[in-house]
Amino acid sequence: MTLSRTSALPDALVRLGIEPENSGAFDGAWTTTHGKRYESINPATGELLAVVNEVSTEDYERIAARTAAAFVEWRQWPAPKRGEVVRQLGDALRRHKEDLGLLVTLEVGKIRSEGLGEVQEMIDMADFAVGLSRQLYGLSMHSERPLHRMYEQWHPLGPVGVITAFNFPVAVWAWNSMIAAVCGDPMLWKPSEHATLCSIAVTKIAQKVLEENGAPPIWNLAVGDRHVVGQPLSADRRFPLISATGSVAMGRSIGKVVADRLGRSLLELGGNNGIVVTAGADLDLALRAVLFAAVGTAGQRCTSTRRLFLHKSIAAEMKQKLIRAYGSVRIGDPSDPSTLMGPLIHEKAVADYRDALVRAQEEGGRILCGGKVLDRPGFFVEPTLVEALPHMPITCEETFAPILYLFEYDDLDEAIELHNSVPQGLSSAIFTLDMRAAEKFLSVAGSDCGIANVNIGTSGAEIGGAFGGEKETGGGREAGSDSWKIYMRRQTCTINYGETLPLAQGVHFDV
Ligand code: UN1
Repeated sequence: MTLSRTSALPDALVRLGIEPENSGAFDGAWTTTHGKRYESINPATGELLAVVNEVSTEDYERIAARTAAAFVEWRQWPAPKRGEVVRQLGDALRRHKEDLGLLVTLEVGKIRSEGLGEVQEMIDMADFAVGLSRQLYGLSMHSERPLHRMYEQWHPLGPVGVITAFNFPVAVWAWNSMIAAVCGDPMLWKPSEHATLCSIAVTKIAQKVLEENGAPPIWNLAVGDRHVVGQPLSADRRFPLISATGSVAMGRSIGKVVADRLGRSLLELGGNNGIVVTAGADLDLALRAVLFAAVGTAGQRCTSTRRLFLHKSIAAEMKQKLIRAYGSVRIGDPSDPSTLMGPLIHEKAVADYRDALVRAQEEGGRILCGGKVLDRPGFFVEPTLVEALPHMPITCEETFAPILYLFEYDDLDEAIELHNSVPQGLSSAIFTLDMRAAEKFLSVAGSDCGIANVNIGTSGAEIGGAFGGEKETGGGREAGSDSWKIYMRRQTCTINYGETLPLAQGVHFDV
C-alpha cells in the first residue's frame, strides 16, 4: 500500500497537541529521542496521520530513572490528595472526550461510538479511582498475645511498567494509571506501536493536570518496540510490577523475564470467548448480543465472541437470523456514525484473517457467510460465520478478526465441556431463560473463565468488576473490585504495648 500524507492534521488532533512530527518520550517534559521514526497510519484509508520519533535504549534509561525518582516524592502524597489529581484528570478527559474519541477512530479504526466509549471507560476509571483513594483499607486482626495489636496496611509498591495493545489504546492505560496513581505508584507506559498518537495525546492531557498540581512526573511515556522498551522494562528491577496486555506469546516471554527477577506481573492476554445459547433462550436478545460481541470492534477485542454453541433445537433458526444480520452489517468509514464495522488494524491482521479461514476449511469447517477481503483502501474484511466441528485446531486459537465459529450441541454438559476445552479463559456467556442452566453455567462445574455472563455478550465489561481471565489469558485482574491490591505492598504489623515478650504458638525461649 502506498502512503500519502493527509493534507493537514484534523482539527481534533491539533487540539490534542498532535503535530506532524512528535516526540514519543515524556518524563516530565517532552524530550528529543534517538530512536527510529514511526509512521502512524489510518487503517481505514492507509493514509499517514503523523510521524512519531521512538526512543532509543539510552532514552529508555533516562525515562525509567525519572519514573523511579518520581516514586520517592509521589508516595509521600496522601492518597486522597493523589485522588484529587486523578479527579482532575477525569475532568480533563471529559473536556477532551470528543477529540480523543475521534483520534481513537482515526488511528485504530474503531467506529465513532466505540472510540467515544473508550474515553468514557477512562472517565469511569477516574471516578472509581477517586473513591478508592479514600478506601485503600487494611484489616485489623485480634492478636493471640495479650497487650498486642495486629493490623495490616498497604503501602505504595513502586514504579509500574505498563504495556498496552492497539485495540484499547487509551482505556487500558486508564485501568492501570488511575489505580496506580492513587496507590502511590508512578508509571512508565509502552504503548502499542500502532497507537502511538493516542498515547501522546493522553500523556499531554495528563501532563497538564500534573503541572497544574505541582505533581512529579508519574505518567511517563516511552514509545518504542520490544527491543528498546519492552524487554529492558520487563527486566528492570526498579519496576516491581509489569502490567501487560497483548498476545499469549508476548505475555509468556514477559512473564518469564519478570518471574526470573521475582517481580510481579499482571497479564491480560488472549481470549477465545464463547456464548452458549440454550433451547428456549430469547433468540432476538442473543442475536443482538452476538452481533455486538463478534462483529463489534471488527472482532479485535480480547473479549470478542469467537465461538457460539447452539442447542440443536434452535440452531437452524439462529443461524438464519445470524446470516441475515451479518449480511446487513454496514462496513466502512469508522468515523461515519452509520458504520457498524471499521477496518482491521493492519495488513498482517488481514493476512491472519485469510489464513484462519483457509485453515478452518481445511479442518472441516464451512463458511456460511462473509469470508472476503474488501477491495478498497484500508484493511477491510467481511464479518464471517463458519460452521465448525468440535475441537478443530483453528477454533482453539485466537484470531484477532471478525470470525465466529458455530457449534451445535445436545446437552448443556457437553456444551460446557466444549466451551472450556480451549487454552484461553477470559470471557464467557450463556443465553437462557432456564435458571437451572444459568446457575450451572456459573457454578464450579460451569464456565472456567474470569468473566461469566447471563443474557449479556462476552465483551463490553463495566469497569467496576475485576477484569481478566484464567489459563493462558494470564490470571491478571485489572480495573475494578480489589484489583488495586497488586499495585501496593501489604505490610502486616504487630505491636506489643505490654512489658513482657510472650511468643506466638506458645513457644518458650527463656534464658
Ligand atoms: C481488551 O480487549 O483488551 O470488556 C479489553 C470489554 C472492554 C475491555 C476490553 N471493556 O470488551
